[in-house]
Amino acid sequence: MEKYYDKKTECMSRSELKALQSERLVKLVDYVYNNNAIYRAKMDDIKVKPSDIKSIDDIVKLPFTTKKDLRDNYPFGMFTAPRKNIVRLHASSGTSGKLTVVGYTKKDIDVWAECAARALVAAGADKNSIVHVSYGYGLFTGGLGLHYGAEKLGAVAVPASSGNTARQISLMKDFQANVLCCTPSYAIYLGEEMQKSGVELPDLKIGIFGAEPWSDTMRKKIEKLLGIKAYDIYGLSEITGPGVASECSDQSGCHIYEDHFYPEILDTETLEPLNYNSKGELVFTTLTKEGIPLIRYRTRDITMLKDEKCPCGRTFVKMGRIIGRSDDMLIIRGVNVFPSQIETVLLNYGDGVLPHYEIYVDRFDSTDYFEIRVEMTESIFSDEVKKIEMVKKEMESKLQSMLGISVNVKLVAPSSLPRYEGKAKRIIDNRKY
Ligand code: DLL
Repeated sequence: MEKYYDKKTECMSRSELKALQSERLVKLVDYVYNNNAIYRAKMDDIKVKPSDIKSIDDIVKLPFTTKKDLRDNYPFGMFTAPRKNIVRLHASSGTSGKLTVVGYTKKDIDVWAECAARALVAAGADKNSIVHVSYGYGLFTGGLGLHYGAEKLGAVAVPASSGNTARQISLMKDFQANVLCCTPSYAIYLGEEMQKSGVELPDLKIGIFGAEPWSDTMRKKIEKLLGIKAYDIYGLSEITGPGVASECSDQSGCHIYEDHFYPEILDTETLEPLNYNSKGELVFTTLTKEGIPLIRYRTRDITMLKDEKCPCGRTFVKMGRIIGRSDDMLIIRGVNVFPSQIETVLLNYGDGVLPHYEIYVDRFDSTDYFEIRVEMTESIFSDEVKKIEMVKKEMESKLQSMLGISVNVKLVAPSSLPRYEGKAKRIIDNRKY
């Protein structure tokens, strides 16, 4: 039987949800217009007044916000609640180095904890669960987000944070952890170390993995390696942290907690809203946030909203996997390449491939050089040269037909690529632009 953290909310009818979203949007726009000079100026610029916003359908009249708005107004310019009401700060660093800072009121923390608790329950956890949190604790939202969610649920939160893999494994064993929360790449690393040391974790049943793109093939590898069910969880610090959306027992995409976070998908070129089942940029409006509410925030994440009823009974829309970020999409010899496409080809190759790879791009004599380094199992790697050459050729041709450009595949020895305790860094782009 499917369990819910808050059945009434998670299974409300779409018309009830729309009424709630409309009521919340009207309130939000009034709140930001009257309490934040930047939003007021943005709305005045395009001559939109709070009274023009009467329902959620009017959201398209509102201006977008971007990471640049947060950076330009570093650190607190986009905050709407007064300083005295802010109880927590988090921050994330982007490629340009300047931090984006977010502030939470007590109520924001409660909403976030509730959404993280919904995520835990949707994945099968309950108040008897021991939840081992290996996401980093700190300015990154992963650790504290799941921690507060577990406590809100009444489960036991184990704040292991990241690092010291051998200790993580013995803690999970000694405390009989049932739920593991970490990045999917770290889950693989943990699993490999467990195998090496011969440790088994019979109590571990559920993994809640996110913070970086991963595929269904990666899910299967993790499930087999750790003997668990692996669920996706999505979030970003600007919107709240982990728990903006998460998967249920159907494992077919993350339900977006739409009573708090209103999603839109935009055409990346025209910025026009797209219908369900079309891929574009995911945009969120935080309907209930007080500290730093964001209106039509452009996440840069590329995905789609799925038009389907979920057998779990939740009525919240599901999003597809994040196929990449529009700002980490690689353009190689004029062709758009998303790392997730590469992962799909590599991990579907078969048993000889390990889920560790690196994408290397450089430029020589004005031509892009594109190489993928992937770890092979010991048995393939120590095979005769002819066999290795055949695997390499086969992989290159599969990648070429998926991506539309040629690529050099370099098969490397097991354990030769770096491992990560947090988000994996898979792209090395040495081109000078
Ligand atoms: O990564 C929050 C988080 C922590 C989510 C733990 C899930 C679990 P940021 O550091 O601000 O926040 O990074 C947000 O990470 O815009 C996506 O590009 C990516 N991302 C997060 N979750 C997923 C996911 C946290 N499940 C950025 N699949 C987002 C793919 C994800 N990408």
